[in-house]
This record gives sequence, C-alpha cells and structure tokens, in this order.
Amino acid sequence: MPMPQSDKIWFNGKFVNWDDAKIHVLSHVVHYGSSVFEGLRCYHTAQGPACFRLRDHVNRLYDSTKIYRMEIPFSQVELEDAILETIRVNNLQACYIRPVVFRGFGELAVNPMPCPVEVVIAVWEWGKYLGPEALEKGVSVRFASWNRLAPNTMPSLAKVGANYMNAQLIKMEAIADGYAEGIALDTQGYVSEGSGENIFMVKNGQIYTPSTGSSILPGITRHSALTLARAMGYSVTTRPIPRESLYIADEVFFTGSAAEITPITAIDQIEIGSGSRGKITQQLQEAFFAIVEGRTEDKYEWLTYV
Ligand code: PPE
Repeated sequence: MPMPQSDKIWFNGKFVNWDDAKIHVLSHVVHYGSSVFEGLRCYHTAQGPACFRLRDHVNRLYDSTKIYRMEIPFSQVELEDAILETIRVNNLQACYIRPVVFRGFGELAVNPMPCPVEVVIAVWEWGKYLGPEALEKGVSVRFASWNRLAPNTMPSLAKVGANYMNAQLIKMEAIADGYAEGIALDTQGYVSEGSGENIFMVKNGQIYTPSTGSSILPGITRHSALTLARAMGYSVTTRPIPRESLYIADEVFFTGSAAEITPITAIDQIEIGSGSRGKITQQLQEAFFAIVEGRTEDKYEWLTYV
C-alpha cells in the first residue's frame, strides 16, 4: 500500500513539492547509512493540532548529530519552528513528523566530512503502527534471533538510519513468522527493545523496563510512561530484564511515538497474563491519550500547539 502523501516537504529551509524532494544517488547517506532522524506525532485536540514533546525530540536529534560529529546548519529553535510550519503548510490536524538529517552529495568515500549536512522535514497522516486494533486487542510477538547492537559497535542512544538495518532484520523475521513485531535481547542476553519500540513489563503491581545499559533507544514515550506511572503511585524500576521474566509477567507493553502504548498479549505463543490488555497498561493508555488529545491538564508541558 502506498503511504499517504502530503503537499510540501521542508528541504534545507525551503518548501518543495512532495514529488520534488529528491537527492543524488551518490549522496553519502545512500552508501554508508549516514542519517540521523526523529519521529513524533502531532495530535488532533479541541484546541487545534498539537505536537507531542517537540522540544525533547529535537533535543534528541541534536544529541544524535553530536555523537556522529554532524553540524546541523540550523538552530534548534529554527527546526522547531520549521516543524510547526510544515504542519501548517500541509493543513494537517494530526500527523506523524519525520525530521531527517543526512550527509549529502560531495565525495564518495567513508569519511563523511566533505559531504554537506542536509535537513528534511516530512509530515503525513499515519494510522496505528501495529495495526488498527493493536491498542485495544494487543499484539502477538516473538523474541528475535538477532541481538540488538553491541554497545561498543553502533551507539544505540543515537537514532541513526544505519541502526535500522538491525531493526529491519528483527522486523522481517517477525513478519515472516506471522508476528506483529520482534523483541531483541542485548548482547548480554537481557531484554532490550522491539525493532521500533521500547518495552515494559508489569509483575505484582510493579513496573519494569530495561535501562539504557541494554542497548535501547532512550524513548521519549518510554520517559512519558515512566512519568505517568510514577504519578499514579506505581513503583517503576529500570534494570536488566531476563527474557523469561516477560513470559511470566502479568502485563507487557510497547511504547513508541509510532506505537504509542501497545499491549503485548503473547510472546513466542505463550500467553501473557490473562492474554488480553492488562489493567495497568490500560490505565497508562488512558492517561497518555487524555494528555495528547488535550482532554486533561498538560501538567508536564508536553504539548506544543501548532
Ligand atoms: N526504540 C527504537 C529502536 C525506536 O525506533 C523507537 C521509535 C523507540 C524505541 C521509541 O522511541 P520514542 O519514539 O522516542 O518513544 N521508533 C520510531 C520509528 C518507527 C518507524 O517505523 O520508523 C517511532 O516510533 O516513531
């Protein structure tokens, strides 16, 4: 199915038509995976469209470029404004936002420094990431045979295009076997994350999620879920999680900008808890959607109105 298109793409500071947003085939990024990116959602609210945690996503984009010695030729405020302007220009009430920074066309050799750093912002209407019923019914997943990135190889705190070659292996394997998603372990054998989501488990009323020591992307939705859970009075622990503790958990769920908060109801064909969406998962979903849809006080200042 072709993806939904919008009118304009922000390309190095100018708006171009969707079909004209093109790069040279010898751009560094095409050959060596040299891109960093973000993904966030803009939600429809009664007070108009609102971006969820815009500043935090743009901060993480800059962190990713710092790790890879890339200089973005725009300030953070300029990029935040550009994101809001891209939504306005395309006249969207709700959308997914994809800012991407990459090494463009210059010299073709591993050293990226001679290549220009280019910046693109695209927006489009994107439905539910793991299927239309996933938020309510949950998804069935498998453990991946691939590990997540070893810490001294590809830095997982950077959201980099090249990291998603590993994610693609995890995702394709899961889909080939009829699952919605795969969960990878880190190179120590502890639970890491999904191909595009962080993971949480609930056991005896307590919430656990892998720490940044388990080769995860430090998810902004993960941080939001941790914040909401603590405010509800739950104990939340970040620590190494053995694979088998997910099988015997009461609830397991994914978090991510695209996946939002998605229950996991089976892993490797083993039913998790009751085999349906868990109580705490549902409470967190309700608190999350009340904020992003502007139905309750935005007490953490997570929304930026377009
Ligand atoms: N881990 C990975 C590997 C990851 O890609 C994401 C986001 C997360 C965790 C959750 O991070 P956050 O969005 O800040 O809560 N994955 C993005 C890309 C999805 C895609 O298919 O592309 C996303 O959810 O936007």
